[in-house]
Amino acid sequence: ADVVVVGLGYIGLPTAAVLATTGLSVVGVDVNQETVDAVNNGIVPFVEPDLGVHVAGAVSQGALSAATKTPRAGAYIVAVPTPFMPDKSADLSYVRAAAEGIAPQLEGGELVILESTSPPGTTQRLGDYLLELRPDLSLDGVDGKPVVHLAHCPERVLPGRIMIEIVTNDRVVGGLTPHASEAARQLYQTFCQGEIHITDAATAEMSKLVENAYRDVNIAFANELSIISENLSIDVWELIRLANHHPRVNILSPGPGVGGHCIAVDPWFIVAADPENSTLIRTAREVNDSKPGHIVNRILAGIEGLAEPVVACLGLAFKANIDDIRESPAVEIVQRVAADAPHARLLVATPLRDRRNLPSVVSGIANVEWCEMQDGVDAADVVALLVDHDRFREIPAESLEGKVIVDTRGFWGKKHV
Ligand code: SAJ
Repeated sequence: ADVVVVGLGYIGLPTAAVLATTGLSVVGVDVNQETVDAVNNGIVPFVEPDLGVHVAGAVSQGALSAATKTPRAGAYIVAVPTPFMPDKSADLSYVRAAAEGIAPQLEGGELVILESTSPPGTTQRLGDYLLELRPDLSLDGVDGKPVVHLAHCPERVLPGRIMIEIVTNDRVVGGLTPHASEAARQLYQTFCQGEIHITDAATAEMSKLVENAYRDVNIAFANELSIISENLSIDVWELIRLANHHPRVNILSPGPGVGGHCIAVDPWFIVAADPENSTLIRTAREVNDSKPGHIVNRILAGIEGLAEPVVACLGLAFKANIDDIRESPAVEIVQRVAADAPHARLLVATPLRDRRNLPSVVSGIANVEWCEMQDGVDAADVVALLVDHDRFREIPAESLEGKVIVDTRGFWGKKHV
């Protein structure tokens, strides 16, 4: 193959598909046999607009295939998960496993790119690990051995817009050597229409973490304002809208908390790299992590004194119009209300998922059940809007009258703050 992409998830599969469309021969590698089978049948195992047509097209033209074993290639792109561990440091076991697949295939001259979001220093560690497995190779050629070129190139695509942003976004490429940077730039140039900025590997790693930490800090500011505003009886969304008319102010939106596998995770990698000096970044994480608890308390206050309360919970995803529930504050809120109020019935509406197909994280709870959104609203004493899915616009305002509304996203405007 020209390129092997290790990890066929939200980033690896779109990258493999886009590379295959440029005429390169691409093999996607994944440990999950079901994922491999799906891709070989031209099927995408998760929801992402337009990805399906790209994968189906590339597979039918023979440019893209999938396998569980890593084959030989000129370039390897590692796009495996880097979750955090209970102590908030990064779990690099998937990166090591990817290296173990790649190492036996190397001859020298190959390019190995780490795309997974990683703590500073990970690209160097990946290189060192490859050399541990293959002492006959080198990362810079100074010792005269054949060279493997290592670089980091973080992805920055927004879930829901991946197929657009993967082509149009600027990229940051950081090699362990200038040669590695240049080789990586040439590979990304085949499909990337944005600018490609060259730096060193550690700066590239940090740039990705900093982008997400910046957004996290801004959202934490908005979430803190939402609680202060509540105490001062001010509509925080109107407040922010007005403040944002200032030419140099751009405050993001408060919500039930910050979810997803990026913004709620990446800032911790910076904290882990220098705990003493990352007070603001850590505090922002804590502010955002405490927001679900605040919403839980508002819901519990809303049902106080009721013998058989019903709470409609609208949405479970980590943000609007997608069905991804990873690190979702909505899931945490449903779980905590169900546990704290065992006498309450929680009706959960998930308009983007299959009917009655509640994810297992909440479906196993005795007082939680799935509902059609309007049935849930009609039966509820408290309506908690947890995700601003467009579908919830279909709920008529009259049906909310007389109910306690906990609108975590400013979805229904001033009347229901
Ligand atoms: N959120 C708010 N208020 C806001 C914006 C977002 O509460 O004003 C919440 C969302 O509801 C969600 C969470 O933050 O729970 C994260 O959503 P998001 O849309 O901000 O970001 P992600 O996680 O979908 O994607 C981010 C993006 N990073 C930036 O915008 C800096 C994306 O470009 C990255 O590629 C992605 O993380 C990633 O993979 O790291």
